[in-house]
Amino acid sequence: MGVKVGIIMGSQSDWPTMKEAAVILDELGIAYETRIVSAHRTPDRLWTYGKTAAERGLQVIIAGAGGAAHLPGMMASKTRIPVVGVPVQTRALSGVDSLYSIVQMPKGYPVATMAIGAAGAANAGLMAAGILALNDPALAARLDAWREALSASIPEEPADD
Ligand code: RP5
Repeated sequence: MGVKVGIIMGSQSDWPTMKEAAVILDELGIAYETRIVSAHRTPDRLWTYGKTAAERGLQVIIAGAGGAAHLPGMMASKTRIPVVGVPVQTRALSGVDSLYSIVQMPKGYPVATMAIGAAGAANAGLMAAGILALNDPALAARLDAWREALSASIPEEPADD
């Protein structure tokens, strides 16, 4: 089966955050591709990626960027494939700039916006898995098992260090 999830990011510097999405997809046995696609530095690459995503068989795009984070929204404007946005934490404004840039989309072009930073990237992986699991019973079973394992790992009582 072909790759169904694209993980794209505005810069190499986003990878340590976006890798958290890849870790989740690995754990769930979901094939993905990773690309640096910058809305500002490589707009033609963004255009081509969005224009060809559906015909290449992608079903979810996870897009992370920081600062003036236009990548997820611009990608959503270019493809009907669901775009899951990850606001990367920035030094100047702690990622609030990224969050606001991604979440405030105009009516008609939604981006499913996650939390700022690593937790958001991991949740983006889980969101992609949940979308794909709607039509993939084997993946649905793996996702259920993943969630049960997480739940079982939480102790009932707090412990001293
Ligand atoms: C954004 O600018 C990227 O998504 C990144 O989060 C931020 C900084 O990029 P670099 O200057 O580190 O390449 O486009």
